[in-house]
Amino acid sequence: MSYLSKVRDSNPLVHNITNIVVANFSANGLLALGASPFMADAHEEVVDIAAFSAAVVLNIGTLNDYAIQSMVLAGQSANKHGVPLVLDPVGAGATSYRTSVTQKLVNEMQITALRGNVAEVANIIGESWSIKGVDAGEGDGDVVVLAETAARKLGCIVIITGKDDVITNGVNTYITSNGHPILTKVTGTGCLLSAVVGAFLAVSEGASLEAAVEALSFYGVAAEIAAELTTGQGPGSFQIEFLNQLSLVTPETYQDKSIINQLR
Ligand code: ATP
Ligand code: TZP
Ligand code: MG
Ligand code: MG
Repeated sequence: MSYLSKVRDSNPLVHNITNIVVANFSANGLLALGASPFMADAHEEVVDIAAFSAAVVLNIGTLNDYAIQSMVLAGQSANKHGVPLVLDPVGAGATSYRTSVTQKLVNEMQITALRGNVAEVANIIGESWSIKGVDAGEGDGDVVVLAETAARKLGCIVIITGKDDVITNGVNTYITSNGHPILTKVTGTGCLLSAVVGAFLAVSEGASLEAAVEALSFYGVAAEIAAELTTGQGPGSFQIEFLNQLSLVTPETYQDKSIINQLR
């Protein structure tokens, strides 16, 4: 059975501590996919919620010290209870606060999967790559080498997204090539993707690399179909149709359209 079917069958509870920009879009995207979103950051409850969730997703998009403490509490609880833990380091490298907070998070908990753009991942491991706010800028490094280096340093799955996506655990590496440029015109498509990765990891034995790969290519296929159905309209129509397609794309359509290459 595909991981997509498993998500839809088991409706995993995904605990999100996320930013104010994307909370609604992320919750709706998880619901459309077939997962069950729970957005909560109060210190009084995050330890309990992380413990009974199927995945925990941390996102530093609009960070402040209260939210960071929520993330430490939830992340450590997820680790204690064997719950897959995803980190989206939005804007790491854009300010020293974001870079140091991300480094604190990766030091104080074991992340299962780190999902970011190339600049964010580069800056976390001390390599330079330009970043403009929350968006990746230009750089001249090898993205595959960068992802593999980060995966080995952090001991987790690393996912670097862009036109193509690199998914690696430092030993095995895949490239997925689905998606559409209009994804870059809707805020939160990276953040929702990180939450979707959480839902796929939740339904795989041992939070497998293959589940992360399927999450990436499925997400891209849904975007391709949504873009085609809203050709000539704009990001607003695309965003709505994308939510539709997260719920409508069948495992068969996904299999037909997915473009996945295993490098090693
Ligand atoms: P950034 O802030 O740099 O845009 P992000 O966190 O929004 O980063 P993206 O890298 O934009 O994350 O990835 C979000 C989704 O958009 C992924 O599914 C990715 O494959 C897709 N994507 C990004 N750029 C393109 C592109 N040029 N063509 C096709 N798909 C893309
Ligand atoms: N500002 C702070 S968080 C955020 C913005 C615009 C959302 C970023 O979302 P994504 O998924 O990285 O585009
Ligand atoms: Mg983007
Ligand atoms: Mg992002």
